[in-house]
Amino acid sequence: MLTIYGVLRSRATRPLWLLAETGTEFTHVPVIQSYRLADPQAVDAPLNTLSPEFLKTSPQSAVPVLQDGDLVLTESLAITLYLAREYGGDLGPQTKAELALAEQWALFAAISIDPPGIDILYTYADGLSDSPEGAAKIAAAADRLSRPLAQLEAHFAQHDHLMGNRFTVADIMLAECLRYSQPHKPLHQTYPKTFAWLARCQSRPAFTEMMARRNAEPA
Ligand SMILES: N[C@@H](CCC(=O)N[C@@H](CS)C(=O)NCC(=O)O)C(=O)O
Repeated sequence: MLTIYGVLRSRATRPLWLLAETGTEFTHVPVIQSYRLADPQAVDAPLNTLSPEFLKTSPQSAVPVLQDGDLVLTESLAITLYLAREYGGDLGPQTKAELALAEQWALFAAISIDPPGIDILYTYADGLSDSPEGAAKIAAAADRLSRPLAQLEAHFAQHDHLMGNRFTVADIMLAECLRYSQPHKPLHQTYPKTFAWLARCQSRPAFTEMMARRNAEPA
């Protein structure tokens, strides 16, 4: 039995988007981040990342987590890659070279795109983007993104997708990391092909359906 732990308002969107693309059956356990609760230890607190029951499955104390038979995996992009290989059909890597490329794009997304994107996302979400500190934080994040986004812009001048001339797990992983930078509109002007690719990924029915369920969760 395949189970994904983690609310949609988390990095669980990455594997959940992939599963929505494939139509794979699975159980979803909406474990919430403990920091979002007033008292995660309260007896009536929902299952959260500090719940003893959840920690038995995932000592990392974070979501998402995948359980597939005896296999337990943490790290959203490792989970997404695993699902693509096991259940993803054409979304998954079809050759050794594609597997290597998918791993490359996963690491690129996790290391070069996700962390500055998180700085941008939270600064906008906290309403601080116009404050001097917030603007400086966003400028620093945009600066860290400049090389990887220039690399992507050159790639998307030649290709419609990240690998294999088709939509794959690599697009899902990168798109979900780049989504965090989306509130910063100047990036769209500087890297139009990259943000056009992101918009194409986000127009897929599986994404819009997954985001609708995410947005229906309490903020
Ligand atoms: N690198 C990890 C990050 C996991 C992570 O930090 N998850 C957050 C939600 S997106 C979390 O569960 N935080 C738990 C908490 O703060 O209580 C991944 O990609 O899965």
